[in-house]
Amino acid sequence: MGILNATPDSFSDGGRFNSVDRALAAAEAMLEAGADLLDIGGESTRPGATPVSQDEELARVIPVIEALAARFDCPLSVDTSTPSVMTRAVEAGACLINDVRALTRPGAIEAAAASGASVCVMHMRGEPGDMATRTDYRDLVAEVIDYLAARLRLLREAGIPAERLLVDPGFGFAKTHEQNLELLRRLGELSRLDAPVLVGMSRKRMIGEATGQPVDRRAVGSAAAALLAAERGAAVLRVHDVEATRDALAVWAAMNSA
Ligand code: 7PM
Repeated sequence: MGILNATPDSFSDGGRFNSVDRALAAAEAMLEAGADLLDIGGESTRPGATPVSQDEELARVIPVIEALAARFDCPLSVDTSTPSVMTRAVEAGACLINDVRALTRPGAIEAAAASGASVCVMHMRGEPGDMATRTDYRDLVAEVIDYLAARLRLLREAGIPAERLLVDPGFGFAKTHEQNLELLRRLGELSRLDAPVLVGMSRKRMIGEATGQPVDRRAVGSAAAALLAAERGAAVLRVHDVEATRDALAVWAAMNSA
């Protein structure tokens, strides 16, 4: 899964044309490099990001999804917690709703269920602003699994079929560096949830801490983390550096088929 940011182009005059154009070019490069799926976000869900209004999020994300759906036949995912964005994004061509808040906003479960799309539910605590202080767990992996199991149950009860649900332990969301490493080491335990596991570690602080590299030099470390997750059963890898990730996975695949 390639990460595509639908954020305004700071060099443009405020029109949407440049940002759509730029997203199309970035998408083409990621598909060329071997991405199977693209995740489009308007940055409203990002920790530390300035909150974006619903209208602004719609204006950022919907034109990009429409343009991508018209040009490529690759599956599209929308990274949002906003019910109206979920509805409109699926109408525009998205088939997966990726919500770091696990459909906890009012109306999100109803919007997602009515859309007919698949849903990825992620574990976090609190809101992106206060989650850095909420890292006290009695048993981290057990709590992440219990939380995701409860969300899966609720969403199935709301009418979303089990085969449309994915889970994500939420690397970097209300977890310390040590906790992120424990989650990665024990990722295989999430197979108990009987849902495909999606992971996002790409260029995150845990990669920076392990490698000592700044954010723009974390591609190799991120690809290594993605490979370790794949080996532990992850089904979907949310990444910025598609080519590096594909090459890492290709070495693993070659070993497995030899
Ligand atoms: C600043 C901090 C900007 C963090 C962006 C981020 C995930 C996600 C994000 C994830 C799923 C990033 C994050 N992370 N969705 N959205 N899983 N499902 O590094 O780990 O992209 S935002």
